[in-house]
Amino acid sequence: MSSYVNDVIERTKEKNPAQPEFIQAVSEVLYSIEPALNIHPEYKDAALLERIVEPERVVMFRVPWVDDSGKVHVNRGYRVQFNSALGPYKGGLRLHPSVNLSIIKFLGFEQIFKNSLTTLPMGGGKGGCDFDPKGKSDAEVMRFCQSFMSELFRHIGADTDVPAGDIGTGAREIGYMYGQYKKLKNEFVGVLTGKGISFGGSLARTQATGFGLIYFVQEYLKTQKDSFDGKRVCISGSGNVAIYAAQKAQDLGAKVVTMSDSTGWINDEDGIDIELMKQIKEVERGRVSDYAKQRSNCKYQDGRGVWSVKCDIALPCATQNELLIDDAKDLAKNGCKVVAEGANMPTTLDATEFLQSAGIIFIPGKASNAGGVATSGLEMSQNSERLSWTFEQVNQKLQGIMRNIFEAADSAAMMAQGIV
Ligand code: NDP
Ligand code: 2IT
Repeated sequence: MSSYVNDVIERTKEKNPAQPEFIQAVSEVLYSIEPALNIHPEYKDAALLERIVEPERVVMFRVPWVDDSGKVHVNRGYRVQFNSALGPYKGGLRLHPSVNLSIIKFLGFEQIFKNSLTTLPMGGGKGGCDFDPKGKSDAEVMRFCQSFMSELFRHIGADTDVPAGDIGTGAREIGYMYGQYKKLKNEFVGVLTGKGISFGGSLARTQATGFGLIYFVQEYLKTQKDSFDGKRVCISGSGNVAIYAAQKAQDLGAKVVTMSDSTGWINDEDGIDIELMKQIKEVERGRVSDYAKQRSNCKYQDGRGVWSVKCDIALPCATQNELLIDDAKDLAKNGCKVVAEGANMPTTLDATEFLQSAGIIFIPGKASNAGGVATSGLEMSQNSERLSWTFEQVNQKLQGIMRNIFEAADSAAMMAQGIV
């Protein structure tokens, strides 16, 4: 390891002592770009790494809201405006009780590189709140979102910072937030993406991250003269990314045999019934255990266990650090050939190293899940020109972007291994 990379990582640890996820994300990136640093000594002279690990701006704020019984709650909101070198800050808003500064900074840091891979003019940012939308009424979620935006609105803008969805933030939350932004600013502009189709949203944004993940893996399989047809696929999570990855994989002939949520996981040997899963997760806001009850050949278990099921392709699509070293060993033992990240940093560093040393193709989320933010970039373009493109137009552009990212990643990986 070069002393420059080592020094920057050590100083980042000293300055951010209680931020393990952020340190993990920084370490992963800095170790992997060493070959480029070795041939560009001028990067060190310009203190490029020191600059890139320090966010341009961090905003932390109080979010008070009133529940249906009249009780007042106070949550903590965040927006990390990490890097605007390429365009307005761009990245999602996570609503989950685990949210803290370390998690938002790791996500914002990764977003810089992911957004640059799309080649669209977007900087990197991320935000969120330790609010848990699960189990809340629509009215409670609305009051929370309005309070959250009552502070966030002064920090964002269509040419400044454009938030979107992430864990816990879907079309409902974006709708409440956009309504509040519009009321406060009196401007109908593309300041959030993932909006409803009737007020400026883009067709195919809902599907984009999951579809994009499958398009990326499909490009890899093509280089092996292979396809999804007949493959067994294990997916974790059952949210936006997981559902549309499962749908596209099965459309291409694969069988998706697992999904999960934070309570438990299912093994459906008949392949996931996508329409039933959508009904339970998107409409009823239910659990994967509810799905299992309605399927004759489906087993449900509490806890985690998706990676113990035999598969050709594994797609972690839930959250960070959900694929651990023992899971990587199980996947290798069961003959898995490809692990592609739908979530952000779902694979721990030691599990990643194990997969790579076992000859399993490992595709990092910064490349493979970039379809979501890429389509957000396409939503921004449509908002700016005040036009809406068809589903097929957006989907084709998404496919083209994922193909280009695959080619860029493939040639960089070959170069790093000295193959070309
Ligand atoms: P959703 O909120 O729609 O779904 C999240 C899924 O992951 C749910 O099944 C949830 O289960 C599960 N999950 C969340 N947190 C945990 C946890 N701590 N432990 C176990 N399971 C958990 O989110 P998305 O599908 O949008 O996001 C999934 C991942 O993909 C995240 O890492 C996100 O950052 C990333 N991503 C999302 C993009 C997007 O466009 N939405 C784009 C690129 C990446 P439960 O319902 O029980 O909480
Ligand atoms: O992690 C991500 O790339 C997202 N949550 C999507 C961000 C976006 O701006 O669409």
